Amino acid sequence: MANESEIKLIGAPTSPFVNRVQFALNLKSLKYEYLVETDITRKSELLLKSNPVHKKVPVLLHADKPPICESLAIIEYLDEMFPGLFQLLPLEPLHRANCRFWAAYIDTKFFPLYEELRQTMNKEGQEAIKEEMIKATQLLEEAFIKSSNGKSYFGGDQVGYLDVVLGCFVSWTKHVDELYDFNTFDEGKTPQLAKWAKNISSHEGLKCVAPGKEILTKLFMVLNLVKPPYK
Ligand SMILES: N[C@@H](CCC(=O)N[C@@H](CS)C(=O)NCC(=O)O)C(=O)O
Repeated sequence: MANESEIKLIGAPTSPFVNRVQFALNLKSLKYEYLVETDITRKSELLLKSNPVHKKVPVLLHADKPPICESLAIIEYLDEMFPGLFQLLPLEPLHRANCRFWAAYIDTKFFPLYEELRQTMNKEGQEAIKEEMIKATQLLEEAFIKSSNGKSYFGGDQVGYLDVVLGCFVSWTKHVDELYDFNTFDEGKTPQLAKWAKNISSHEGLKCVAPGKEILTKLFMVLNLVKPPYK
């Protein structure tokens, strides 16, 4: 087995994509050195050298191997490199493909709606995006019902790949919900996901890395993203 003591993670505490990798590392009880980018607008030489294509966090450095970029690729790498420790992706090929399908949906369709909402100033535009968000969450509710088999997590009895992939966004969705008078994981519209969101946000492996309200408020202010919600 590769030496787990030589793992380093380049990240930023407010990044959900970094939190995603931290959650996976915690589930696998893998120790790592955390190399924090304190100002993402002034990137370190190490980050620029390690992720020259996107210049984004997270980046995983493992021993003397080339850097691994992109949170989903990192999680899959960890799952393959440390297979005995808290398997995240299911082993069955069809289930694995299904997980990857929904992970791509979460990253390319679901979460970008939050960015769109923040960038939309007029009330009509915001309401249209909220409708899209409801539809997206309802699709995820259906995926959850199929994947969880009546249990607490996408992974069934224990946290799995999709719990990690979607779970890292829960503190963000809560924060945006408050700003825009919305309820992403609504008990009426998506009852199973509402329960899931409570479970996952109180999971120790995520709770200890997810940014709190204060840090998110500061970040949104720094990025000048707090636009007064148009009520
Ligand atoms: N698809 C990437 C997204 C990573 C990402 O967007 N990282 C942000 C922080 S949340 C970043 O490094 N932003 C710096 C920049 O855009 O220059 C992943 O899954 O790792």
